[in-house]
Amino acid sequence: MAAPLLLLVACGGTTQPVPKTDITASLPEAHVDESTAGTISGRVLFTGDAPRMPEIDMSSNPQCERQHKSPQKAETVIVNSNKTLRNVFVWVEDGLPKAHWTPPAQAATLDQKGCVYEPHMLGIMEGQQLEILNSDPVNHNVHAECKVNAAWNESQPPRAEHKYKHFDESEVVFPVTCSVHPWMRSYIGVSPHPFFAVTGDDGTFSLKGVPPGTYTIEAVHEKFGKKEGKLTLAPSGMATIDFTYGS
Ligand SMILES: [Cu+2]
Repeated sequence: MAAPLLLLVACGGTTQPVPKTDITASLPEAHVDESTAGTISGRVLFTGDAPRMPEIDMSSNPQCERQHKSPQKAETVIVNSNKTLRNVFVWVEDGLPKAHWTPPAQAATLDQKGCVYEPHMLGIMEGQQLEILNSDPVNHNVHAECKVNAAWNESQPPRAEHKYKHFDESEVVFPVTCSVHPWMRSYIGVSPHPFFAVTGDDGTFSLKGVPPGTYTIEAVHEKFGKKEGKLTLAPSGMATIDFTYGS
């Protein structure tokens, strides 16, 4: 499908860069030998005292506020009870052979519920569909503040049809905000391959089906930034790596 486009660019002699989607489409399709694939796992730890998160003032919009029994707190830093950090995007940043990975047919979803984005940190593959819902009785305005991908800012009324978007370039991570409710904020990490995860309430991550190799693993937190480490995954192996953030 991309070949005619590439030909056009070549024949036209233009200096415009070839779109990334065409470059990746020309790469060999990724193939993982399941008999030698392994698992990379670990934890994202947090040392020191967890910073107190401010309560969100939703009084400017009672339809948002009345959906919560108690005031919501900002989700910028969530330290779990086992001293691990939630909402950290972890992925294979480098080391995989150059290949095109087909995104899953199933869409990733981003919901707006109680005037809060859910999830707060979302991992998605290049080209994978992102389904955006508005479960609220109020108008939202979804603003994807990408820098590598094209940014967009679109309103989404209550009970509107779901939005479908996709991102064609790897970008780890960018914020998604709402132009109506300044407290609303989530983050999206776009990966060119399926080896990424987001830490949850136990602070662990697990990347399964990874081909053997030597990799740079990167952790990204919205406030505390990036950390990376190297490891080697033996054939059918299990490799672990922990990351430690602190206040
Ligand atoms: Cu909103």
